[in-house]
Amino acid sequence: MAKTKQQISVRGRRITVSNLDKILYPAAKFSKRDVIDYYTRISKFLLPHLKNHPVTLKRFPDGVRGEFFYEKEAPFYTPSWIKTFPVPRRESGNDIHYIVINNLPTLVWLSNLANLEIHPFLHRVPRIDRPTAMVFDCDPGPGADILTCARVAQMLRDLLGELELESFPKVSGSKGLQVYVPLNSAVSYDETGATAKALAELLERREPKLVVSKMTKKLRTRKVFIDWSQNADSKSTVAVYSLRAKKDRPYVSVPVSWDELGDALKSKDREQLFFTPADAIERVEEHGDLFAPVLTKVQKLPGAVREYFAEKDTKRPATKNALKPYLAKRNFKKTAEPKPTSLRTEDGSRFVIQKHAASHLHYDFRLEMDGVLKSWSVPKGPPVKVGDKRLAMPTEDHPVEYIGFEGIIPKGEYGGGTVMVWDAGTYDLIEGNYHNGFVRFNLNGSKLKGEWMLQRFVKANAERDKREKWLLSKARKNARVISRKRDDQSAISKRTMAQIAKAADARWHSNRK
Ligand SMILES: [Mn+2]
Repeated sequence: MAKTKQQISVRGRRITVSNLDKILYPAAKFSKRDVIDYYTRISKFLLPHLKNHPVTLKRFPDGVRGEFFYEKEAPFYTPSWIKTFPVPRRESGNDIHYIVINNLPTLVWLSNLANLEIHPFLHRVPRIDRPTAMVFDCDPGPGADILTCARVAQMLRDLLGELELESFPKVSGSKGLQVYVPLNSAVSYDETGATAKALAELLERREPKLVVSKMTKKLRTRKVFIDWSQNADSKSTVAVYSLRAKKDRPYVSVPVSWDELGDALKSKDREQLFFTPADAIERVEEHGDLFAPVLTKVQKLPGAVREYFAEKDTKRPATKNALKPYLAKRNFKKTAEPKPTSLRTEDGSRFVIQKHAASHLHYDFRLEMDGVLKSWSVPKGPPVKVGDKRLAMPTEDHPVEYIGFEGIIPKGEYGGGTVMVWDAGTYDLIEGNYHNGFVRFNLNGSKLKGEWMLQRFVKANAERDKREKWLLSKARKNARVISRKRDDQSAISKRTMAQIAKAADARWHSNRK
């Protein structure tokens, strides 16, 4: 069997990487190795833009055509050397530990998780109430394209110029482009959000045939939607120099000069505004970082905006927003909480049991083996008494990258419902062999500790259309009975199924029906 896992050393960190030859962008034959190589080569220019900005993960374990998922919480197996920052959830439950990509090893580790796109928030920790820039996301509707966006971006530039604000464009690497206004000053999301909204609406009034400021999809035909709503503490926007995973070929979100946008408009050449990873690297080597001013340029929103909000603050009783600086400070004092040690593992074999409320409630039992997650669906959940046997139906292998997923799969998609990391940790194989249909192992999880066995009792028979059946049973001695309360509690976030469903802060998307 080909070696699927290996260790590489990055700036003195040992990182376990897997499936490097796996093709993630089929049309370009762009593999996971190519992704890691790209991010390594661009890191000198990319990392300053990520420094201390928490990120939302967007992972494509099976490549751009496969299932993908969003998650905010650092996976439970995140190595301890990776910086995370705790932010209280809106609902109850543990804090969300956001990953902060402050160095090359972290970037490589995330690339290995097939985190193709990098989506930072606009704030830097610990000041999670203070955006460092204002952003306008220009998204073309049907019949419009990136050149239409370029035209609208120029209008935005001119309008911002009237307010003495300098702005910087980058292509999104998908369909449109974004205009960034560096601030790097004492400003709140209330201020940037309201300003961006007002400017988008003003431009819509001036250019009603070209610009729309409302989310409604059907209003967008032949127009550019200026999405001002990205200026919120809950929103992340694709990073400069991030790969995109929207097409079968990799494109990059690359900064462009206003002159280049003008030239593309003059020559009506769309292609000038799409950049492959190789193009992106060539550009930074030749021209340096066109987005560098976004990091350093200090600008202030117009005085009237600030006065308006200052007045509002004194008149208004304490609101939820007024608590934000307090929360930020609270986080500052708190060092990043380490995850329970039993869940941490740098190498070794991991297991996860995901409680899955789909059309039928079941527990997905998964063991990391040969670079994938061997999986069984256990309708009644793992037994705790010696002699108890539970039906375990084999389901398809899952990519190892799915191991920490907790969140929702949208309704109507394959497996639609809520997924909880019910238990997770490491396991040791005591005896047996998966291919022979018998394994006995010791689990070291937070709920389950001790020995269990998996045994095949019906072999598959393709001719008779018969599926394999296995049994999961408890071995050696009884385990602790899981109370109802613990059964409805995540091993990683301590949330209930209902809370996970309500938070909807991680989504797993399936292309299968
Ligand atoms: Mn399932």
